[in-house]
Amino acid sequence: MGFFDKLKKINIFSGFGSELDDDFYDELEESLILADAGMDTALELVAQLRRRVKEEGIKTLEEARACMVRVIADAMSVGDAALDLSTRPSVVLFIGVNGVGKTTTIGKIGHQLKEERKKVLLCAADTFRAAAADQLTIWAERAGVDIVKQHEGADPAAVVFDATAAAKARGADVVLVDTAGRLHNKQNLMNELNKISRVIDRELPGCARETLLVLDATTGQNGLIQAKQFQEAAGITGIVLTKLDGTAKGGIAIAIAKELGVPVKYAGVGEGVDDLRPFDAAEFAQALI
Ligand SMILES: Nc1nc2c(ncn2[C@@H]2O[C@H](COP(=O)(O)OP(=O)(O)O)[C@@H](O)[C@H]2O)c(=O)[nH]1
Ligand SMILES: [Mg+2]
Repeated sequence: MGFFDKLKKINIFSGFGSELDDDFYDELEESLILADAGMDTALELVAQLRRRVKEEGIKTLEEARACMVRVIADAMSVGDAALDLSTRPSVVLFIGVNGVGKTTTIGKIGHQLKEERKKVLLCAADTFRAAAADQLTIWAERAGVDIVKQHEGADPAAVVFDATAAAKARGADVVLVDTAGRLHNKQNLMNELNKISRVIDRELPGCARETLLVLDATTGQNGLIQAKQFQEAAGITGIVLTKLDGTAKGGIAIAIAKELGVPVKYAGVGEGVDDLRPFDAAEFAQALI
């Protein structure tokens, strides 16, 4: 079983007797739009396929399929897909609206980094609800990693301050920061994230930092709109795309990478601890097409 086996596929390349004619390209375009790649992205991908098919003298459907996989993978190569964890500690901030899978993703990544023998510290900076810290605590126990938390309603930046102090004292390799999604408006979000950012700058100057936006793939084009808003407010360094299991909207991954110019760094295909992986664009494209 491949990691993306739960992804719904675009079937157009498996038709018998199909030719690489205008009908074929129209149908491909339509399939990409249906898969939520977005109109602009779909048009551009198909235009590129047409060009490459001509340039490379491609005749068969199977060759065209392989070419389309390369076209998609290239379109998604917009930066380093690996996390920058080059300093000790490094800090990874997880942002995104409620319910997209931030806390779950932190649990999964925490577990995986721990397996790589890294010393991981979780920071419960989602202080809106007590349940948020409780949920992260369960993941910390499951993964066997430390957690820093405060009471419900505490200042998120204060929790981050505690986490930086604990990271220094305990020699942590990575701090994974959970944040609240319910930051009613852009100004509020920006203020909150700026405050957290200043604490990290001051307490861990020069540390490697990532701000990962977590997006629910099933929300399709809405996810893209969210992503643009967060991009303006927060300056994200990567995307985590969750809930790719069983969605017919996998094409959204291409639109996000292409339109935001930010790489998808992780993909989630389920609720289990192993249902998250560093994103591989070629493997994804291969599974989609
Ligand atoms: N099917 C599926 N469910 C997921 C995935 N990631 C997270 N979830 C579920 O989405 C729900 C919300 O997740 P949570 O981490 O609490 O979201 P948060 O509000 O952003 O912290 C939970 O029920 C998770 O189990 C995924 O990749 N696939
Ligand atoms: Mg949460």
